[in-house]
Amino acid sequence: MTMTHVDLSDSALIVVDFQNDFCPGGALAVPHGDHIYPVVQNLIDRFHNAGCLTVFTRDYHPPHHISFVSQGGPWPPHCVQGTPGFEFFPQLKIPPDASHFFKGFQEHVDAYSGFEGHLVADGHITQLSLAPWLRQHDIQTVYIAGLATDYCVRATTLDAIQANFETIVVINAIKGVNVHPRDSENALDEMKTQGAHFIEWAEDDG
Ligand code: VGL
Ligand code: ZN
Repeated sequence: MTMTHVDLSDSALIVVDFQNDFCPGGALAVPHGDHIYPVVQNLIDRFHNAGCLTVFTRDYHPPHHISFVSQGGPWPPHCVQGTPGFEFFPQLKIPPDASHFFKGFQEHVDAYSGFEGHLVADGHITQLSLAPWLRQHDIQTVYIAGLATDYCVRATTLDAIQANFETIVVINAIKGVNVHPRDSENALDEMKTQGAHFIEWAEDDG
């Protein structure tokens, strides 16, 4: 299914973890993670031009985060606070009124889902997490893009469904790590079984 004349009122776009460390050259690079850029940027621009909310989640790990190998976790250090790896993929143009949610900032708590993220306002991490924030803004439908399909996109999608949002995964705007070859495929199956909708975003839908 491609999208023509979509009604985006009461929809928000959630861009998951499009950060340097998840892109080629980064500490935990998703193969071809950067290839989603044109579609993600088109989504951002389209949502912004339609007056819709754009939400950006980011991993914001302390240097000794529980998910790091040094602490017995599965991952090399990545998206560490204050490092270039934490920053957005450089080409990304982010609307000035976008909303930002950080996750994984507590040393002893792992957090894959954007719904575990907290709103960042005036440079401070607030107590407000994503689901109540979306409800405050009367959002019913979320479109999900970003990295990585088999981890944070999966977790964010399943939590969105759990929180009763109509959940649309933009399949050409996500990319997986595939530590095991079928991980992304399995994650997509799981998302679909739980009730996610899949669309392919046509870049020239403007
Ligand atoms: C992620 C592994 C560790 C992700 C975050 O954003 O998918 N994956 N931390
Ligand atoms: Zn992480």
